[in-house]
Amino acid sequence: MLIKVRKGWELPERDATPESTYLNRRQILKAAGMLTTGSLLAAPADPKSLYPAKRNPEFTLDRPVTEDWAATGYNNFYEFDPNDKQAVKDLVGKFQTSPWQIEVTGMVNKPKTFDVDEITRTYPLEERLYRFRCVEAWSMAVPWTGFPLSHLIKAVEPKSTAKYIRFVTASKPKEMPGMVRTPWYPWPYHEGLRMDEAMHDLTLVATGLYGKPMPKQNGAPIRLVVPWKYGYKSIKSIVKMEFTDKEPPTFWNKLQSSEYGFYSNVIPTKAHPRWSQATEKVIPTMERRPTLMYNGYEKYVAGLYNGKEF
Ligand SMILES: Nc1nc2c(c(=O)[nH]1)N[C@H]1C(S)=C(S)[C@@H](COP(=O)(O)O)O[C@H]1N2
Ligand SMILES: [Mo]
Repeated sequence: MLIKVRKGWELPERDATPESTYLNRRQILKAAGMLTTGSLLAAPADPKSLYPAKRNPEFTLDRPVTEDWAATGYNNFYEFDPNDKQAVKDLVGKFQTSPWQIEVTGMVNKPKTFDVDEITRTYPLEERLYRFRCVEAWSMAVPWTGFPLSHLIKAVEPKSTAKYIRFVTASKPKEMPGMVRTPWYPWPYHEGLRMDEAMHDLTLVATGLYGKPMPKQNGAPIRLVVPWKYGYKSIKSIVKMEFTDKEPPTFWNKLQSSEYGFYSNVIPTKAHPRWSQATEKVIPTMERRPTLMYNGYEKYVAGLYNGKEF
């Protein structure tokens, strides 16, 4: 049995329950044995009640939103299938994404292991329409639900010596068939950001997509979205964030450093050694359009680099 409990202040005035009704309902629930210790308000929010979150109007698109079936049916998630993007959604069945914890550790004053449900209740969720560009040249434009990573960073109080954050994906070979098939890859998947990139308002911790909790194939229950960088920086299904003073090694850089640098910003004039990045293929039609500098986020992020690091 599912009882949806909303906090009083989340309800519009006209829907607010009068105190007397509230007390009656409470007495009824108590009589029915549905209230034990603690107050009704302390009941954990049903995570689904957090969606859809209010859209942040600041982020608009220059193209249509990608259809839901396309963005949830064409995925790079090597832990499940390293070759077939359309197979990933059918291979995530055994992947357990709840309960889920994230360890935040390293050079911080307040290291903490967070429960994902606690995170989604603590930081107000919003929806943002972002372009998303894979290094392989396909692109999409989708509504992510999440909150700026900076909120979580501030909560753990980084030490002044922390210059980077290293992110790590879950390693569950029994639930992730692609890992078993590719033992030569440097699992678990890991990524990194410089502190100012991580603190940037565009950098999202995403827990949802299309107004619903994150589909497993898109990185449930919690992933990064860094929209001005190639998609592989947007690490999925995160279990660990570690603050460090050294540039963290990354999964793709270890595999092929000449093709996948640490910064990996979307720069249309900077070709991949094996293909041009001047245009991109929009899923699902694969119609070509020009790639934008910093994936269209130049006005927000150009100041981070001063034309130096790519
Ligand atoms: N853990 C993990 N994160 C990952 C990947 C992966 O294989 N494993 N692929 C990356 C790549 S290459 C891209 S393009 C995006 C794809 O995200 P999407 O499937 O939600 O479109 O996830 C990124 N994050
Ligand atoms: Mo990618």
